[in-house]
Amino acid sequence: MAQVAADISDLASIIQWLDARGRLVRVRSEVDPAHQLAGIAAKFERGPRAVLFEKVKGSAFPVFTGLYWSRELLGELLDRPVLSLPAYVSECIRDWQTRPMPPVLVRNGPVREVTEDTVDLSILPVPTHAELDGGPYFDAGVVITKDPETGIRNTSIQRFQVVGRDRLAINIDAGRHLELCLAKAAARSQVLPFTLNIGVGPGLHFAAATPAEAAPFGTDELGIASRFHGRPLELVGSSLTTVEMVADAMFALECEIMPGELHDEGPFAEVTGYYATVAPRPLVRVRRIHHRRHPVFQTIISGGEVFNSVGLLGEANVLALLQKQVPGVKDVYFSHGGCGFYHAVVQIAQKRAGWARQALMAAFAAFPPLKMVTVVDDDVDIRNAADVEWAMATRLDPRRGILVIDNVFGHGLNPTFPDYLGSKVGFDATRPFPHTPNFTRARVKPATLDGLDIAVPDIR
Ligand SMILES: Cc1cc2nc3c(=O)[nH]c(=O)nc-3n(C[C@H](O)[C@H](O)[C@H](O)COP(=O)(O)O)c2cc1C
Ligand SMILES: [Mn+2]
Repeated sequence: MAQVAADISDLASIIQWLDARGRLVRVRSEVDPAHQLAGIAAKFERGPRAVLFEKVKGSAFPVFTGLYWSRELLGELLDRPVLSLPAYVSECIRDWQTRPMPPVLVRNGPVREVTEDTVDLSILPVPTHAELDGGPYFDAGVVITKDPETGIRNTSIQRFQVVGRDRLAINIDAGRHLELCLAKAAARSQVLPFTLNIGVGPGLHFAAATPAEAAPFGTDELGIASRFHGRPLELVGSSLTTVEMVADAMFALECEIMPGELHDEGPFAEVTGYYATVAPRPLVRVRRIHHRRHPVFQTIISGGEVFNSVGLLGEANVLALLQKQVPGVKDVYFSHGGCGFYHAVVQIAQKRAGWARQALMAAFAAFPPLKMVTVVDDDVDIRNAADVEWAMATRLDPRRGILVIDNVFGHGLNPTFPDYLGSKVGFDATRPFPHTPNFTRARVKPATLDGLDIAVPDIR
């Protein structure tokens, strides 16, 4: 009964695979999508299992969450050792950069099995997560649009608040390619059509979350999904616009943004652990809802899940760039205390004085949301906060090892970056170079317990 591997381009196959492996919690009782669903999901957050809510009050459709909240689960699903995930992800992106594998248009796909006669978002089990969230949110859908000038596709993930039967309000962070597409549409007094594809696998999710530094504007980042899948991603056309939808998605909404029309959006509990504030943001009209015959709605709880999507993608990109630019860089980790993308810990085997500082500067340049970068030697476990603290406590010289950069662009959701402007800090916690014996880390000689007669009693 156990499948060898899941088809990661298809969420139904992934859910089946999780189930067969004992990695799916099934919530059979009916749950309220307003707060109760998130409250239950939080009990399983970061654990080794994802969660399927089979009955959601007010909707015929189940809800799935938790695909990204454990790297261990993700590693198993992608059939890769956990520690190699950033390198694997950056490899797929590099493959795509050198040999793009464009998506293909197919005549039909599961997502077109049902097209609703009318648009009524209330039929969907859209959850309200945090206590003060302004309403139900789509937060795991993949947005596909096209540059109004060139017709080249762009893909991203944005959150959408439900503000009416057929209306959403969207949050587009500064600098996103979607912001650029919208500005171009506005300049031509056109609406910006897009599709919102919900219920997809990690290949497409990662393609959408690939940072602009790795997928510049004007490249069709859907090809990254093809690289993960090992074959071209399949799209189906829409009847209303020129923007395609993902053939294998659970749901696809055909939408448009009306330039200049705004609606209050927020508050929304962000991955930062703070609420995004209410402000007028672009209004979206939903023109058509398609879905599979038996679709599952996907949602993401702000927190661990985002650390392993945006965070993992950022990590992969910083690792790839640092390894290209700074000799000796061995590994990169975006800490969870740093919300998954504000604090990078870089491991380096320095061969020359000053390379740790080169790594600091290169990391900031490679991923603009970073606020802190800590560089440590290769005898420090970058995934262990206590070990990193040990390096800071014993190797960082506060006078020479702290680099503060003022007035620099950062992440607007970070409360220390109002209007996306703030200060960043780098910590060089590496030993002075050349290395001297007083900084050599003491170690016990590794031993084996194999073949030894040792009694370990239970604690009474
Ligand atoms: C779960 C999740 C939620 C996200 N929410 C938003 C959002 O609300 N607004 C936004 O601008 N970016 C959001 N992002 C980040 C963008 O999707 C990501 O930076 C993407 O690379 C942007 O695409 P672009 O490079 O084509 O602009 C989210 C990412 C994830 C994984
Ligand atoms: Mn893009």
